[in-house]
Amino acid sequence: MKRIGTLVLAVCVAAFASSAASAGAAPGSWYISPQVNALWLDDGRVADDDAGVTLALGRVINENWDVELSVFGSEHDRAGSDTLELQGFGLSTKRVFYREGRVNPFLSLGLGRVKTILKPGADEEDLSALFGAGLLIDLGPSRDDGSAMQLRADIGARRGLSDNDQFPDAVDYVAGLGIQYSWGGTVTRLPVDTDGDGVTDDIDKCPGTPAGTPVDSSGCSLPQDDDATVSSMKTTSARARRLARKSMPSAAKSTVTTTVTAS
Ligand SMILES: [Ca+2]
Ligand SMILES: [Ca+2]
Repeated sequence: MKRIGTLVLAVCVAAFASSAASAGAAPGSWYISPQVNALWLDDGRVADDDAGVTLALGRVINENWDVELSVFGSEHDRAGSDTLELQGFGLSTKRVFYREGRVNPFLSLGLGRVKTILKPGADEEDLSALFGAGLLIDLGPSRDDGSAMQLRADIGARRGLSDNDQFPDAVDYVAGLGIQYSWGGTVTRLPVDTDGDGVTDDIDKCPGTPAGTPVDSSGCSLPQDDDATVSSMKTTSARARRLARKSMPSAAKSTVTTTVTAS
């Protein structure tokens, strides 16, 4: 287990030394993910828990789903100088949640072929169900070319489905930590509305409209309504006359009325 600890620590340090920003793997992208594994073997295998490796190749089908082919292997000590090796491959689907965020949780389910190699002993192959859950964490902004780098951490299990003599219904538990690099996806950026007039920059023909100004569908200020302006001036003038009458002595009111009206 010492080896597992060292590998996990090394990957963690490398990952968190990188810059952090946001965006996940873009739809349509391909990805490759090398991982180190810690394995806890079924007691029936009578072998030590130890470290292994996985290499996954996948495709981001859309915002929610990935498909992935993985190959994996590990070596374990048994009594004396005997060993047990596990080698296999699997095909899985991944349901990825909250892809637009910086951290994307996922669940995975698939089928695999796992070969158990005993030294000494006879090899054995099993059809296995593969279960997993994990996190993808952005290690930098996704680029305009659709590439992205993410830290990947997952836990899961491989359950043998074949009836075999040596290891019936073996369930091995696996934890993985690695990097997932994706490329070739289609990045969709939400359009921005810089002047905040409700018309996005891509169709705003008048950038920099002052806040609160009514605009047309092109984001340009609507022309002033002349009738509304004249009506507003009349209202202001009438109010000025009323105020003047209230505040002046009665003898002067007739003069003020005349003066204001004249203006
Ligand atoms: Ca705008
Ligand atoms: Ca505008």
